[in-house]
Amino acid sequence: MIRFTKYFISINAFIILSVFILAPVAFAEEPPAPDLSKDKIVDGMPASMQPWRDPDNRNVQILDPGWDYYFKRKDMVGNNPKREPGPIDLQRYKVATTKTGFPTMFGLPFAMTTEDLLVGKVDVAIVGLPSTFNPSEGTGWAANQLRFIRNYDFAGVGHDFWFNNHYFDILNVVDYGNANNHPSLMMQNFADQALVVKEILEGGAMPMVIGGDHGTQVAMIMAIVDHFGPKNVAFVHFDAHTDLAAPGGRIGMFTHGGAARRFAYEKGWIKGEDMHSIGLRGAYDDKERIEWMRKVGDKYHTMVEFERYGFDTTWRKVRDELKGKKLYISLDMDVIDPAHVPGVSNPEIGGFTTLEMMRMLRELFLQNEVVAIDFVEYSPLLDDRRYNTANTISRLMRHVLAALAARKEGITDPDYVAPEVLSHK
Ligand SMILES: [Mn+2]
Repeated sequence: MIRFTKYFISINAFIILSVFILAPVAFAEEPPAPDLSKDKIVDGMPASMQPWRDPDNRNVQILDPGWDYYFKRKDMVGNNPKREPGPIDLQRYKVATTKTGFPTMFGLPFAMTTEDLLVGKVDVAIVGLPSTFNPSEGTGWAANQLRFIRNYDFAGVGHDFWFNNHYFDILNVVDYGNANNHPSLMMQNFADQALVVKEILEGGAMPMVIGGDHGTQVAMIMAIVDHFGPKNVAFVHFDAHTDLAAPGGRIGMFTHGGAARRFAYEKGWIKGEDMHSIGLRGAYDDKERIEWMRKVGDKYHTMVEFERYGFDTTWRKVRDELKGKKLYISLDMDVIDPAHVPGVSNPEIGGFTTLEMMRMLRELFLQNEVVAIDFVEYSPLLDDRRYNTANTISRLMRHVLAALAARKEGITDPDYVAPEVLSHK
């Protein structure tokens, strides 16, 4: 009986298998195998093996229908939910610690549209551009990681010792969320990110951007040049690396070390003398890039110069060169010494201290009109257990906000610090 049952079950199983699984396979029409030997060769490979490429134009990527699904927006004021425009406070308690508060940047109110920024008279909108391509894995997590870190646990409090001010009482700052990031469409991501940055500029606020890898400078250049017009903004590039990979060279424009500024210069969007590369020392730059900077007039300042003439002397020279210019500051976190910021994609020894970085940012934000700043190349996956990199960015952001608050109150002397913090009574 037991044997018969086993036999009966296996017969049934065979019938089910045949009818429902094997039969459709047996009768399905198989697509003919491509004859690879007769196929058109594109970049050394048969075209049929590269279905993502247009065989007649190998630079054109064939996109899936609905490829732009990732970038579609909701109706953010009309019915999501229906509300009046303006920043939305998402915190229940007056002090939004990391344990209790909803994770926005510093526990700040949230804004989603240009109209929100205009209605709220917002000065600074913090936004994440989570691109994570290239050899900068994990940088896409940076913005959300910072929403959790917020400098240990005192998220709602905003006091700065250098200025002795309470910057959140002086400035209107919001969290503008993140732009989207399609897992495989790098160029489309940068275009969408540029649109988000542009929304902030149109809202009259300064975008304070958390990368992403340094390819985000493509998005920043697009948004800034679109908004302010060509050749109206100077680019301050704090970075251990020149990020000037040669066109046609190894990396390409849309990467973390690509040729975005070189491209923008050649397009006539940036003046050579408006490029300021500060803190250069990378182990993988080359003579050609230094030669290119000299040719176009990039006002570069290497760590060699800072070492030879001292920080104070060299920095004052940099500061004077930037006087009167409208600035976009791009801060690749690897410009700071990896002893302070281990969580960067390409650490380079011999960098600035965090105190020096605070001073440089503070003085530029007092002296100049800064139209945008980004903090890029931070990868939470590479940070240490005490989150030193996240805490450093968080603190630098706060210091910038304090300087902006001081400037809003009329202080433009770059050497200003509150007198009461320099000596006791
Ligand atoms: Mn960089």
